[in-house]
Amino acid sequence: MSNGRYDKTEIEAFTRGVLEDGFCVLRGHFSIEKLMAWRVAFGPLFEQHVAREGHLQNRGAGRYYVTLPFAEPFADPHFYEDDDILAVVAGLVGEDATLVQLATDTPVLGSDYQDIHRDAPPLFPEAGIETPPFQLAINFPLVDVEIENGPFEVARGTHMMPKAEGMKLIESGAIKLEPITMRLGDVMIRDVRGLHRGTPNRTRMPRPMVVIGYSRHWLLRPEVSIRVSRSAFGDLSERARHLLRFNPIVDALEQESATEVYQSFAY
Ligand SMILES: O=C(O)CCC(=O)C(=O)O
Repeated sequence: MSNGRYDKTEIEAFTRGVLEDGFCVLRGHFSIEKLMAWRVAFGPLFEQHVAREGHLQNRGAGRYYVTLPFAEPFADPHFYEDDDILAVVAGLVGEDATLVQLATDTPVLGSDYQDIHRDAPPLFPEAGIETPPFQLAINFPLVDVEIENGPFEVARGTHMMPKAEGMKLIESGAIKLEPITMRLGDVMIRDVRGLHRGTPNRTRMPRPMVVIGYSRHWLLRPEVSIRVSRSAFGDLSERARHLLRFNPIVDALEQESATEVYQSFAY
């Protein structure tokens, strides 16, 4: 039985939202107190990333992708084992889904509009058809996201059509890019094929957006993974161990994070 906030009908409505529109938003879902702890812990990780490899510009000017360590405060089942989110995930990418990504996208002052893109190529590019969902991003910000600090923009319904067709509809104005403003605590569940882009952060405060990735169990994206220490793995719930089962189990997490390998991100 689910311990979530939403009943079966509401979960089905969120699931349908992702199937039809490519995304849905659960408002006020996560603990503000926990998010504040994430924001505090993220600050030094972000600064370290920018100092060490900011020159690689891994997401365009003034925009950085930073993997989070699977350690306190980020390794918290409140976020990756949320009953409501897992119910929607199961309805989209199967009961046997895997948890494959724990990271952040952060535009700062000086960032620009990204090219409109998807985060994954189609499964069968030769066929020119789209399939049911296979890869999802759960996005939630560590600050309120308003127009000034660079909301994520998405074109509704473009996840189920070839990219060229979606781009034509956007260029003709038939489908508009919608900025998704979010409050701390809000969470978006999206099919990563929905056409989208990051927009400029025109403020002096970085705008971190967390991404937790769930995929069908047979999908491998070698550019993302969650390194889990053997001792932490042993302490996880059975469900968490199952979700994380295809990730590298390591003796200990590195003190310093390794260079990001997820450099090629736009399809
Ligand atoms: O967080 C954002 O603004 C979107 C970033 C994005 O889409 C990406 O870097 O792939």
